[in-house]
Amino acid sequence: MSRVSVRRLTSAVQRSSRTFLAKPSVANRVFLTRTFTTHQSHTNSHGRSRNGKALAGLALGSAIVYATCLKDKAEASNAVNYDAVRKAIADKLDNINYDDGSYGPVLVRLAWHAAGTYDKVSRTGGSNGGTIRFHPESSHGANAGLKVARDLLEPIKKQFPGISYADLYTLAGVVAIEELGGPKIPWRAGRSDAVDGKSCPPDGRLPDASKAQDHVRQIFGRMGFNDQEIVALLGAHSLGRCHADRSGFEGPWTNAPTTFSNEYYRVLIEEKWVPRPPQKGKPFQFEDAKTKTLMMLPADIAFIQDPEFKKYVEIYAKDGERFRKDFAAAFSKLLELGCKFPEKSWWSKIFG
Ligand code: HIF
Repeated sequence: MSRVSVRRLTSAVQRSSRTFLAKPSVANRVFLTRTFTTHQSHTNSHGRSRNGKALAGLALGSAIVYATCLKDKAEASNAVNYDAVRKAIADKLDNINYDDGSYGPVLVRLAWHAAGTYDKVSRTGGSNGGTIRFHPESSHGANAGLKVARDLLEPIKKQFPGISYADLYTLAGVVAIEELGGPKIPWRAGRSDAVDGKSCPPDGRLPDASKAQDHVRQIFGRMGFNDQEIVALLGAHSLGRCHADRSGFEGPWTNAPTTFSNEYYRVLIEEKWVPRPPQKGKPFQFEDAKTKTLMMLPADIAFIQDPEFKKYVEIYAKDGERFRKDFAAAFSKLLELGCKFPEKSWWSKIFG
């Protein structure tokens, strides 16, 4: 290449570098300073030609890297403001006229029911797709009452149309847990929405509350959870209550159903649980012998009948911090079952 054409190419690259590098990152600034310094220190004709090519290549490479970072950043800034979505969800939670004063528990149930249909063998179900909003999944018996939660979130979907329903439903559960005093749950965006109910999972993937440990193990095993994780998840029943017009069961598990804590394990172990006297048309459940104001599902009682499960119930009843940590990991895993998240490009990881 002639000296003239090298000079032309070099100045073209410098021009293009100026365009891309209007705000060079620290890494790029160091890189470019070094490149230009090296170039200026060699003045003989052969060296100039070699250095000109090197300069051209390096500057062009730098410009490409920087342009890609800018593109990533532009995409990120066009995307949804998830902090604002979190705030919008948090603002919706309190309502003294609803249940125990918070929509938080029903949002947690929505998030878990959206995700808990996952089957690790067929890799179907799970929160991706947001299919819980479509018939037939929305009408599955286990999902009775969740319209309340979906309707509550609809104005937020309108306010932030860029968020998928699948992300919104799972994020709502996370925000509810955090707002009700629970741990920070690792959560990331990236779920996409199905356009209709064709990919709804079949009915029967969520647990049947009238059944015992074998059933619970089989249901959560199908999702990929071990005993410890299943028991860690179970602490979410410190929140909320059962409704006669939804599941048929009635009452809260704890005396503080809007506070996330390890109280569920404590009462499960410390209280005496007796069968509630049969009531016409109502499913069998347990009540606490002392006050008869708290309830346990047959599936909850299975956790103190099974020695392996009980071992972890005792650990979490004593160690609230361990419960918070293990719960956060297990709930995050639940919400990500079957989801694929876009990887950040390697240059964005390096150059930010
Ligand atoms: Fe629940 N769960 N859940 N659950 N659940 C109910 C309510 C909530 C089971 C059954 C029921 C989990 C596991 C299981 C919440 C969160 C989680 C109800 C009452 C039933 C019947 C619904 C109603 O009538 O309104 C069974 C059998 C489970 C396996 C053992 C998870 C671990 C605990 C995965 C979980 O996170 C929450 C929160 C509620 C309260 C909803 C409300 O509206 O207050």
